[in-house]
Amino acid sequence: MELVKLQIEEEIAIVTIDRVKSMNALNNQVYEEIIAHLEAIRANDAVKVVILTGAGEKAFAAGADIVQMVGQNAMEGRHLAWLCHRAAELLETMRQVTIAAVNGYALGGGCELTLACDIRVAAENARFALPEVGLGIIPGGGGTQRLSRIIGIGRAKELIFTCDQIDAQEAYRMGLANHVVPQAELMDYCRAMGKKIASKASYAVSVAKASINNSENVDLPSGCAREQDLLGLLFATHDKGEGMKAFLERRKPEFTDF
Ligand code: DAK
Repeated sequence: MELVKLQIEEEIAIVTIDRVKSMNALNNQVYEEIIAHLEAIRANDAVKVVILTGAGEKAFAAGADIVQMVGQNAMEGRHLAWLCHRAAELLETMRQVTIAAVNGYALGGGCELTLACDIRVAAENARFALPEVGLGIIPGGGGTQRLSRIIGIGRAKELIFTCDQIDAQEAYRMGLANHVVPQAELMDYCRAMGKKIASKASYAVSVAKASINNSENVDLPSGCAREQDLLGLLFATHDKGEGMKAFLERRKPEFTDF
């Protein structure tokens, strides 16, 4: 049975974790299907934005599947680690912009998937937590790395050490959620944001994403040097000429993605 659905709506792909009875808990099959869908989307230049969400109204994903993990040995744990990291790496580095539409609990591995997305939009009932140390493990799907980069090291340590759940408003105050919206409006809100992003020069958007990601890994002079090279590259594109000409001619640009 398929546990992750893919729906393509013109330039927006919607990836939905659909395992409602288990609060969309992430077992190997779920991770494998997320990876397969993201790899297909990555190869599809017509798609500009990916929205990742969970089916139902209670959970985005309540973490890795504890029923599966309880009996796993070290090698199986290592395979799970590879799956989580591959899914996160794709969300973070694919040329398309990734938006997490957080429609309820985003716990453990579910929270880690949202951290790998470029943007997080929370429904009013969303709850975020990394409860792993309460289970004798650590947030090993990137949680100890990405959370502190988003909300700062002090707050990340507190959340990880206490396992506290935070609600959507607190996530917004911390900068973890970009926006909080009523649950009934969540997908339309994300679609509208996706359409706005898709209306820009998509190659420039993907280069901006890569340049911002690079800033996390290098010192400021190195990041600025790379940024200059990338900007120079964009001056060779059709869309740079078209975007600027359209502005001067007071018309909408017709981008060709290069
Ligand atoms: N795994 C498996 N089943 C789960 C689940 C989970 N994470 N979360 C919920 N379920 C199941 C429940 O067992 C229940 O199943 P039935 O009893 O109906 O068969 C069903 O979903 C409904 O859940 P509840 O009855 O508990 O519903 P409530 O509304 O009362 O509570 C809840 C919802 C989300 C607050 C609660 O279910 C909950 O606390 N769930 C567990 C949350 C959790 O601790 N998640 C973190 C898991 S640790 C790794 C990388 C990453 C990870 C691990 C390794 N490597 C690199 C190796 C990640 C670890 C985690 O995510």
